[in-house]
Amino acid sequence: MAGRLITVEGSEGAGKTTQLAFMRDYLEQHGLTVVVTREPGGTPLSEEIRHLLLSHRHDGMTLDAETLLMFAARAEHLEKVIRPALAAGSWVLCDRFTDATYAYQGGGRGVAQERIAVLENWVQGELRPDWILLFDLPVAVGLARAGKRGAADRFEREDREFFERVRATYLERAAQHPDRYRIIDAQRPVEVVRAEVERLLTDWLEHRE
Ligand code: T5A
Repeated sequence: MAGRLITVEGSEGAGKTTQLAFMRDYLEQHGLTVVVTREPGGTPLSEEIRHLLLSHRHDGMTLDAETLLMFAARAEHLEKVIRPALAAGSWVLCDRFTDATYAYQGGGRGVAQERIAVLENWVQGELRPDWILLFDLPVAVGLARAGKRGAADRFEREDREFFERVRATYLERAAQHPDRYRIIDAQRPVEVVRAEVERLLTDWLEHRE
């Protein structure tokens, strides 16, 4: 049986990566083979592209270059990691995917959604995530959490209005795709968020056929 693609999304500091470790353990305990990966990244080439995208060496990168690099990394990642894992029956947990391009390059930077959709169809064909977990929280809370780590990358340096547009775009997409999206209030303590994630995973496991 083909596997499932679950992506986790949210603006900075939402707690996606923290919850992904729990998600992997929970699904493995239920007998599934799980592949945890991330975007941009997930293959040697895609990780190099990630480095280009996040580094301040390329401040001022054009919007088209940024968007195309995201999809170049994604094309490689899909071909080398995600599609083979799904074909082998694994559940793939991906830290960000194309909804991040809609939110960051589309909502944040102003690239037209229609242009992103062209690239989405080109690179992914019919493939879309089975489920998208959106960890939603006020921008200020997320930025405060993210700010406790090291130096800010090229995206983390953006201003508050940028991240408000990112958040709004995620919420719009969730409203447009209620079948795939689940919104989690990520402001709450880690254990409370984890309990909600567990409820969703349990439900998906019960209805996976
Ligand atoms: N990007 C990506 C695009 O622009 N377009 C695209 O198409 C794609 C795919 C890298 C950047 O690339 C951009 C978006 C990003 O800016 P990334 O590697 O996912 O993407 O980096 P970030 O989103 O910046 O990852 P963060 O680490 O900021 O967010 P997470 O993973 O959501 O947060 P996490 O789990 O690391 O937690 C952050 C801190 O908060 C604490 C944690 O311990 C940690 O210290 N925390 C909590 N504290 C209190 N309560 C909770 N519930 C907490 N949960 C976690």
